[in-house]
Amino acid sequence: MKKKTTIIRNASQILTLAGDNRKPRTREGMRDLGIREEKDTVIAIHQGKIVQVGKEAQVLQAVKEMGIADESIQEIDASGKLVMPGLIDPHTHVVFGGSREYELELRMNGATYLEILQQGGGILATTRMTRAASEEELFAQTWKRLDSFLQHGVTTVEAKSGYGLTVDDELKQLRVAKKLTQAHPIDLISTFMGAHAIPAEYKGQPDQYVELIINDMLPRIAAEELAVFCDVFCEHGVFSIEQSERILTAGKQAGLRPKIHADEIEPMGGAELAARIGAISADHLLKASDAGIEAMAKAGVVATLLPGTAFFLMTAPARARRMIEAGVPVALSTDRNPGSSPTENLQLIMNLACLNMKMTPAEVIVAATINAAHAIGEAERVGSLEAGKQADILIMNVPTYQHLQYHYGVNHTDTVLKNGEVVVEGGKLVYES
Ligand code: IZC
Ligand code: ZN
Repeated sequence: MKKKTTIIRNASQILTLAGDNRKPRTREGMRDLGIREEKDTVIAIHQGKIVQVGKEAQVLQAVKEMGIADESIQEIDASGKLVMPGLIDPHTHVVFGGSREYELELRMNGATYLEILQQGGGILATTRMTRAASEEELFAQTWKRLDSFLQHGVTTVEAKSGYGLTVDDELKQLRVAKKLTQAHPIDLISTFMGAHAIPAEYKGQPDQYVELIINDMLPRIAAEELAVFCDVFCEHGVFSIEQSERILTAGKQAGLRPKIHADEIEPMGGAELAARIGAISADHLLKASDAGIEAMAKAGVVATLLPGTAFFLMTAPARARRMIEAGVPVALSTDRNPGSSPTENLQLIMNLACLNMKMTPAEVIVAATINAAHAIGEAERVGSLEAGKQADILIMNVPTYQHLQYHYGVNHTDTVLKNGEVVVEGGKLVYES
């Protein structure tokens, strides 16, 4: 039988991210990692939750008072290693069929991302492959991507629909996400994104497609409780500001909190819309205006930045420093998708955030843990190592957090605990499914 209690000892450094986590971290708060490095600090876990992080004697006393016998305790030795919360990826399109490796060749020959989409490729190509895939095929393909996320230390991912673009195919994608969250160690938080592209059948009739989203898709998805958030690709030639606002307002009325792909390729006023509509996050923001950034700071909208996408599309990344200085809480994500960011390596994204957006090694950790949790409404459950929180914990093959950004491009994950269970050990998947 599995032991229900675990003690992690001897870490060279523990990043607790403890503190007032009721709101996403801003400014100086983004540099506070709640570091514990006294030799006798331990973490106790019982039945999937953190009991306490603290001095060994005190923590063991607390465990004893819970009536837990010594022989039922599993010990993990984290000597020489960094212990921190599981990484959280707050923006992915991870459920999809097929791949688009051939687009890289087109782009190297001069085609842009939006040109490929306008010619029926890009999102529309993935939509054809996703529609053609059965639920079982989508489940199996996505499972492998989730395994890769887990090996890279990611324990929670947001997952968007948006490669179905019909009522049935959007429902199919969201059902697959629901089955995966039940079956795979990773938790998936679902977002409905029927407004990802205008499907071929509605070419030249975008407003009719907006009607389909509002009248047919949203009510079904809300009734079947298949998503928590509603997202829109607000971009030139995709969904306008007006269309985005209509869809997000209808989503809100159906009980789905707004998220938005904003100002990625062209400045559209997406950041301003996010603030006006009370979005939980605005994502991308490469071209966000100063006024938009100010408005987001005032409204407390999380900026989810995706520097891997800027890297892969060979464009300048978002102005993270400007946002942090303005008081916008910043989160980081892979944007895992088959077109503009085909990677599960959130650690590499953190490296890019540091080197290409000048975020400090501490800020990128806040952005990929507690602020990422806030970006998907999960901060009460995950994102820090505090008593009562879900025991999603990483043990990394480095002695201090700075090494994660310094020794870049490498997966430093040694051990992953998900809900208190060891699911990755020595970098290898060890969960039972
Ligand atoms: O499949 O290209 N940007 N949506 C918006 C994407 C990238 C995903 C894709
Ligand atoms: Zn996206």
